[in-house]
Amino acid sequence: MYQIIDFKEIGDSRGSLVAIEGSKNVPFEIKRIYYIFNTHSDVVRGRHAHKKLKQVLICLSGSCMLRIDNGFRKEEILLNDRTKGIYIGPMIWRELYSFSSDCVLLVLASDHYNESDYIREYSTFLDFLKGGS
Ligand code: T46
Repeated sequence: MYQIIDFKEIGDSRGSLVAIEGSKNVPFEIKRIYYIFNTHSDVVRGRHAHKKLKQVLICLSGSCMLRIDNGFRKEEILLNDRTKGIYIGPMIWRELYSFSSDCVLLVLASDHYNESDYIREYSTFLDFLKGGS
């Protein structure tokens, strides 16, 4: 349902560095990058699935929770490690919640922003999985 990507932390006496390269340590060409911050702890973000989009989520600072759902099974993952990315492919319902006040969530996406790629109703998501639309 998801994959954890372990990014190599390159450290020396000056500190640490993580390098991310599309189609190398991320399994797609990166066409868009966005980041989410200043989200209150009682807010739920996401609540949608994507028809085609692939994404990698990396929590650069603080923490938040990710709930993913393939229509059959749900999993909850704590995001709090800037050396790990969570790869989510198409047709996975996702919800983000319990943001810490210092949470900065970086997202790498395989395509430009396209509202028609979103499925924002859970019942529609289930219909798509059954082969409807
Ligand atoms: C996802 C989770 C993790 C843009 O104009 N361009 C963009 O690239 C994005 C991502 C959003 N927007 C606009 C669309 C909305 O008016 O920004 C506003 C907030 O977007 P949304 O409500 O979709 O934000 P989240 O945090 O619920 O979801 C976002 C991504 O949209 C989504 O792909 O997987 O983060």
